[in-house]
Amino acid sequence: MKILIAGDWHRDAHWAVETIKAARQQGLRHVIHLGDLGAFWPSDYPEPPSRTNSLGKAYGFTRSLSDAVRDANIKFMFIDGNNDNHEFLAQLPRRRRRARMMGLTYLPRGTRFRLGGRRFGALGGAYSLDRGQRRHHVDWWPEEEPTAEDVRRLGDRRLDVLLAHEVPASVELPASFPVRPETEAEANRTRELVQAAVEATRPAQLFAGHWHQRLTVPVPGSDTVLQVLDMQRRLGNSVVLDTKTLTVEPFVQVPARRDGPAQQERPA
Ligand SMILES: [Mn+2]
Repeated sequence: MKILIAGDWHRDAHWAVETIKAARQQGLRHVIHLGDLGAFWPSDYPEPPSRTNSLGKAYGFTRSLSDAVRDANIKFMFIDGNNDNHEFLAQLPRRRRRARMMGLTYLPRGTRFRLGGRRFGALGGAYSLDRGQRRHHVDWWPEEEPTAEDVRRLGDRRLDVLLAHEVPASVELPASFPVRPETEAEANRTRELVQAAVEATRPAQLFAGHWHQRLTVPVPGSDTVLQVLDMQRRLGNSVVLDTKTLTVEPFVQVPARRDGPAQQERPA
């Protein structure tokens, strides 16, 4: 089975829809998103969130994403990043620890599942580097960082693939934007937890986003390869994972063919 893996779409509906369409055109039936998706954002709900309507139908980005997933008839799964509505995700009804809403499946931190005969684990969440510019309930939630309990829930049985938003502490990343030392120290809390999860579960492939760059590097002192994916509208935003070989290939979004069947059916 081949799975499209992407991250950091930041509520970009155009990019989300085009990527899902391209995935389907290339025969892919599964998409996994690594967080900072921005679905279920408060502004996608016309009414202020309340006990009665907070799980109701969304509009805006969430609606566009949900419609694209339905139209393409693909399975869409996602973990949380930092810029996600953690308050909303926490109240989704869970079935076997997974939560589904509007055709989108959320994988809570510590979830294990099988796909294409492989063992997957999920450990979302991260510290927001721009936390000072964000407001609680509007575009920031204090539950953004994973906890030691989340890592414990993931367990220590071996995984083939670990899905995270943050990278492990032992990996040195080239700076893609300036980060102050005190912010780096805050971010490191999550990085230490991802490190602990990698050491416990020894995955062959670890996927992460968050740092808005594309990188493939070994995790020092392990057999794990880290794949960091870039943000939306950049070449390294998505890759294809082959579960048969556990190898990763670039995903190329080919523009729609001008001579395809849909065009030929149009009256001349
Ligand atoms: Mn991001």
